[in-house]
Amino acid sequence: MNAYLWKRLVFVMVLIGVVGFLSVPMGLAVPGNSEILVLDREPFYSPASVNLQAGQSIQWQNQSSQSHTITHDRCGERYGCAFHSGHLHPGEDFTVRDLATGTYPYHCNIHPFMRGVIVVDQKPTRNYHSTEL
Ligand SMILES: [Cu+2]
Repeated sequence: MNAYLWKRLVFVMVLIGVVGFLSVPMGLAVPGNSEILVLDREPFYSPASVNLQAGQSIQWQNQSSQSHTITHDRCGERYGCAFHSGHLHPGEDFTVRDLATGTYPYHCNIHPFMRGVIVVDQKPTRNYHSTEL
C-alpha cells in the first residue's frame, strides 16, 4: 500500500470515528416519538403515564372499537388547553408536538373514566434553572 492510499485510509477511519462519536450525543438530542395505544379495556390509554423530554412528540393510536377523545384536562377551563383531539375514530391516530415543560393530565370527553397523564421534562443536556416550579 502506498503512502497516498494509507493517508486516505487513515482519513476515512478518523472520519468514521468522529461521526460515530458525535452521533451518540446527537442521537440523544434528536426528538423521538412516544406512542400510546387507546384500548377498549384498562388502562384504556396504554401506557397511562408517559414521560417525554421537551421536543419529543407523542402519538395516540385508537386501536379500540369506539371513538374517543384525547383532551387535556384544562380544556374545560378558559385558558390553558394544550391539546384536544376531537373524536378519534377507531383506527385513527392523533399527534401532539412541542408541548412545553409541565404535567398534562388528560381524559376522554366521551368516557370520563378514561384518564392519562403526560409529563414533559427538560432535555437532560441543559443546565437549567427552572422558574416554572
Ligand atoms: Cu372514550
